[in-house]
Formats: sequence, C-alpha cells, structure tokens
Amino acid sequence: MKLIIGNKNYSSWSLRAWLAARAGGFTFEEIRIPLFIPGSREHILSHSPSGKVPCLIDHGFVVWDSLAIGEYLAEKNPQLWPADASARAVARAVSAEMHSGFSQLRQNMPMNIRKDYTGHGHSPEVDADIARIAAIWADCRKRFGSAGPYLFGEFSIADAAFAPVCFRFKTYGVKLDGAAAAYLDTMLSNADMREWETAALAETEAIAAEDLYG
Ligand SMILES: N[C@@H](CCC(=O)N[C@@H](CS)C(=O)NCC(=O)O)C(=O)O
Repeated sequence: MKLIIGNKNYSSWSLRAWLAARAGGFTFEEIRIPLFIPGSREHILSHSPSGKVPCLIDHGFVVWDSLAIGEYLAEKNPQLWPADASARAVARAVSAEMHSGFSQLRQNMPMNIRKDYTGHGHSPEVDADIARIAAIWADCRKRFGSAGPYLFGEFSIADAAFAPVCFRFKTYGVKLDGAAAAYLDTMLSNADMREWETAALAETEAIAAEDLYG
C-alpha cells in the first residue's frame, strides 16, 4: 500500500488516514507531497483523482477521502471500528460529525503543530464547537470507553477523526476538564501521534495562509 499525504504540520485530513493505517497494523509506503507550492497540485493529481490528500493506493487500486480510506481499511481489519453494533453506530456518527462539521473551529484554529497560538482563534461560534467536541468525548468515554483509554475503549477510526483537533487544542492552548481533558492527554501521548508530531516539527515548509496568527 501507498498513502499519499500532505505536510505533517498542516494536513489534518492526512493525519486521520495515516493514524487509521497505523492503528490497523498495515504496512504502507508514505509519499509526502508538500502542499501549495508550485507543482504540488499536479503531483497530487498524478495519484489522487480529487486533487486532494490523503489518497490510498492498494496494489494500484485508488481510494481517496479520509473517511473512505478509513472504511476501506476497516473492511480489511474490522477492529478499526468498535465490535459492539451500538458503539459502532455512535463511532460512525461522531466521525461523520467531525468530517462534515465544526467549520468555525477549522477556519479559526487550523492545525499547525509547530506553532504556539495560545489564546488565539476564539469566538462564541468557535467556543460552541469546542464545547460540543468536549461533550462528545466525555459522552463516548462514559458510555463506551470502559475497555481502554480511547473514545470507544480501543483506538478506533473515531479517535483518528478527532486527532487533528487534539493537536489544535494543544496549539491554541484550549483548556478542557474532566474526561475530555484526560482523553486529550491520552491522544497527545499516543505513540503514533508523537511520531507524527516529531516529523511535523522537523518540517520547514511554511504555508502563509495557514499561519494565521504570526
Ligand atoms: N474531505 C477530504 C478533504 C481532503 C482535503 O481537503 N485535503 C487537503 C489537505 S488537508 C488538500 O489536499 N488540499 C490541497 C488542495 O486543495 O490543493 C478528506 O477527508 O480526505
């Protein structure tokens, strides 16, 4: 398998697919294409029909979009979703909510692992997104998380879906409490998350449009 990804510092969608592939135990070659530099669009299009990353290529078969990649990997390793049908339904619901929602948080607190933007990015709408995410985390941990430290116990695609938010909360110094704070600590200590973070810190490309606060 090959996984086409963007800059580790900035590409939140890439992180989701990469974590799902890691958590599923897949061996894959990583092809990193720095975004928004001359030639990057053509380079991505040579692999990914949407012109976006991430994109998974399995023996020539192409799957794009992070959620579709997660589902494709879960067909091969069902442990990427919770085993219990109710837990699995909620895991899909919160992953879909993350995939299509929280636009204010995305716009005002883009993933930018290298920066310390503590205190930046807040507005009533952003704070409402943060509150909803904290409520999702606390609810999943309480109802489904008894078998481990992740949202549904064991690491699942739902954790991969929220992983970029965890890095955002670190960058922007977002303070949580209770179960949501404990879950954030768990995610930021996860070995794959740490490996991604180390690689992001070593990157040197800067995307001015994403460096919102200097
Ligand atoms: N919904 C898509 C979003 C993919 C996406 O927007 N990727 C961004 C990088 S994080 C991208 O490829 N941008 C490059 C471009 O638009 O030219 C997914 O889940 O994979």
